Amino acid sequence: MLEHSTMKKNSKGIERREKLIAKAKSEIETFARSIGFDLVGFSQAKIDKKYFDIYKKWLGKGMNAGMEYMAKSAQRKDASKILPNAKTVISLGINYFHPQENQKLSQEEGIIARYAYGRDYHKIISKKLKQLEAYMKEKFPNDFTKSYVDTGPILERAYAETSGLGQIGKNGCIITKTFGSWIFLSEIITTVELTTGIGQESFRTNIPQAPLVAGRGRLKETFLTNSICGSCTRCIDACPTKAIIAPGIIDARKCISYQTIENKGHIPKRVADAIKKTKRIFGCDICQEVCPHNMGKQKITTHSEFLQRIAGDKIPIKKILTIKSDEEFLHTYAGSPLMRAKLRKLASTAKIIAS
Ligand code: B12
Ligand code: SF4
Ligand code: SF4
Repeated sequence: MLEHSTMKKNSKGIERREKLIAKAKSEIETFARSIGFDLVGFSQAKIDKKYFDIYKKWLGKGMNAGMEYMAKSAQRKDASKILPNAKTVISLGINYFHPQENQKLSQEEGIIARYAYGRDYHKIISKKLKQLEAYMKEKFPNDFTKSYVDTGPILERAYAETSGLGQIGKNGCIITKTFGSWIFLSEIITTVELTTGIGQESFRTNIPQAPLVAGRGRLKETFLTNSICGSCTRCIDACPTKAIIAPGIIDARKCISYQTIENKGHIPKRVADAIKKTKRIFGCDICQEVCPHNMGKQKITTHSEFLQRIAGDKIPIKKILTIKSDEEFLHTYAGSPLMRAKLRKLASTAKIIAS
């Protein structure tokens, strides 16, 4: 009898705790949406070992290319290594899609990846993260938060998938039900307990499901199980440099995105040839453009900052090659993600396309 009443008390306690968590989550989500986040999800601070193992393998094979900062590994396993006593990671997604007008591309132009059309997302999203952190400080004055967008030592896609924002496709991208893969990710790590360990958004697919066989027998490993991709291999086949070396795994050394944005040195001939052919002067969207999950999901972003044209969809090669100084470059592209590559890099890629 006594045991029964203790159990009843315990289960009431659990129920009450779950209700409190659900209420807090719902309030945070409502606030996050009110300041412009399109997707919100919650996961535990410690990531499932499978993601960390994949990352370690990727790192071990040198697929981080020259991105030395990617070797900072301990924190990527567990967000409490970044923020002591962290319990939860709140993953946030923002749609950045706009239709691109590449069809009319002339010989003398280079294509800019969609994410770099307007203002740099790091600045815009950081501001929103600060607002959300301030809101959380008000609600939970004794707790702490730490936020990141892109640059932190955290596996953003792994947390996004765990929290239910979407699923990782064979192109490595988080694909969401509402916006396809055209989203930026960011997160808030917090000491507030906000999970019961369950993701939120379920994802149904119309892509034919079949046992996973990666493109044309080239790939021996099939990492993705229960994939939203089914038997599709469009991204793997379309990648002009074969940088998707296994489902979900990108070798940065072969990736046009890495070579045109991050690599400050020489571009290997094979990748340079592909850059010339595809005219990708800054970043690359090919493995997303061919994805059936992105077709018909292309809701134009409601965030006007991403639509304020700075770099635009394409850039005349001549324009880049005639910029004389870093000052002139800054004057033309201030606030744009192009600033990351710097004039020297853009000019050398422009020369590859013009050659
Ligand atoms: C380094 C980096 C790059 C490098 C390397 C890319 C790579 N795939 O690793 C380069 C410069 C090439 C790059 C390119 C791009 N990037 Co980038 N990049 C990053 C960064 C900083 C780290 C990624 C990382 O940790 N790589 C290591 C690998 C091992 O991890 P991962 O790619 O996240 O892969 C994980 C999952 O895919 C998963 N996984 C893979 N296979 C399987 C299989 C199974 C079974 C399971 C369970 C899991 C699993 O495990 C991996 C480890 O957790 C993140 C921001 C961040 N801090 O996370 C942005 C980020 C991934 N990039 C982003 C974007 C937008 C791009 C580009 C589209 C930009 C462009 N247009 O040029 C391209 C896309 C290229 C591609 N197809 O991935 C977005 C992705 C948004 C999304 N919807 O997914 C991020 C999240 C930035 C952001 N804050 O929005 N990027
Ligand atoms: S971004 Fe371009 S080069 Fe990189 S994996 Fe995708 S299609 Fe290949
Ligand atoms: S193109 Fe096909 S295989 Fe690639 S991510 Fe999309 S659905 Fe998956």
